[in-house]
Amino acid sequence: MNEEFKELLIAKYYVEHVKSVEIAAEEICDEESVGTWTDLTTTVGKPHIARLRAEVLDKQVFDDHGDYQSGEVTIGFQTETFDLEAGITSILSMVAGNLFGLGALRNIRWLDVEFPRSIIENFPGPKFGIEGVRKIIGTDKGEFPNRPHIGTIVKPKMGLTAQEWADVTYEAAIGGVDFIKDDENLSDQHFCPLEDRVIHVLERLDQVKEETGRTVIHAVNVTATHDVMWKRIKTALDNGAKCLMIDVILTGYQELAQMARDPSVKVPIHVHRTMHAAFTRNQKHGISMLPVAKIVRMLGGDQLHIGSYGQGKMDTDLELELQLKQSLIEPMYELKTTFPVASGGLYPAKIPNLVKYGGNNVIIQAGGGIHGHPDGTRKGAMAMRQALDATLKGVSLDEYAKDHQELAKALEKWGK
Ligand code: CAP
Ligand code: MG
Repeated sequence: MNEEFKELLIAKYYVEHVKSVEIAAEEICDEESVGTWTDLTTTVGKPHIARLRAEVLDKQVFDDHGDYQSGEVTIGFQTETFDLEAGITSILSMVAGNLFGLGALRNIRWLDVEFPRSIIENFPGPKFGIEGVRKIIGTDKGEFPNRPHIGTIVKPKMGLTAQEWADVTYEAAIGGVDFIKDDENLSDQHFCPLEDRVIHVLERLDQVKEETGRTVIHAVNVTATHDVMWKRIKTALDNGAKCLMIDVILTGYQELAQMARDPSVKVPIHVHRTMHAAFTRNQKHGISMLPVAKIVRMLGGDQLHIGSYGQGKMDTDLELELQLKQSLIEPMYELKTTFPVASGGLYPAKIPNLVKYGGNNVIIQAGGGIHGHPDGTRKGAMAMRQALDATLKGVSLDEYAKDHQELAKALEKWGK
């Protein structure tokens, strides 16, 4: 970052404006700091107001389309304008507020953000980070220290009873997964109550610990309205939950922020991003996942879904996902890292590429790709671990499958 701008929050936008990129930039600065659509008599002769105005740091015109101009603008917001006690809401009300609805902007997409130290230091960041999560699970050691994690989402998404759900976790854990999570829409339905699920899963995972010595953790989805969510957090923690999960777009960022700050939450927080695509997918309008990832790290998410490095069933963008990974693992002042999660339509044959792009710092999750294995969950988990082992040993999956039946069957079912 350019030192000169260090007390500014710097935000980059793609814009399409009916007149020009230059006017777009000025309109954003006015609307999102001390101006509006017209001159104001209330600001005349008041330099203490003028100095709070957002600044245009850069602008580039891409094209003239006749009835609009497209380009990119970089805006510097004065950090003094943010009410940091109000947290991320105050920041978003300016950096990602009215600007999305300005009529002369046909489209506007928030592409990236750089938070200066004076903002970052108001946020705790992850309590555990990649290193802390590894210590809990024990993957900081072993045959391949600091290897990628294999995770699973129990499938079907819903319908299993708490005991059935827990029995599936036992099979997955015995088969070799490191991490198990609730699906984004499983919370506390009557057929699978959260408290029963937590209790039964812990019994089964304790059994795995006794039998194999391995620690496998379950992220309990506590997503709900504020009061209900806190009741669920307490229920989960009182019963010994080792990880919590939140659908951060559904609850709002503040709920993650509060959860991460709360001293009673002494377990990692897994952050699911369901509904993000409603505003991240359109390449011309909305918000890129990149600012979302940086915010989640700053607020304290220990693990975050970032996409499948071009491999899975969800809309994917390899270049962006590589940037997302960097934003979670590269130094960001004193903040700990956030573990990037690749998920959605993954199965063993995808692992070599996931490791190629994700490196060691990736949680590779498979729901269907484990529980859809022809011989069941345990073999499905084994196949995933075999694909990972082969990859880490530098052996092709075809070769490894010759004496690893579970992998062979997965390759046969889903292809290579
Ligand atoms: C994956 C998953 C995750 C998606 C979310 C699902 O299941 O549980 O929610 O990965 O997308 O419900 O689709 P499968 P993203 O392994 O069976 O596909 O990770 O991109 O946020
Ligand atoms: Mg899911």
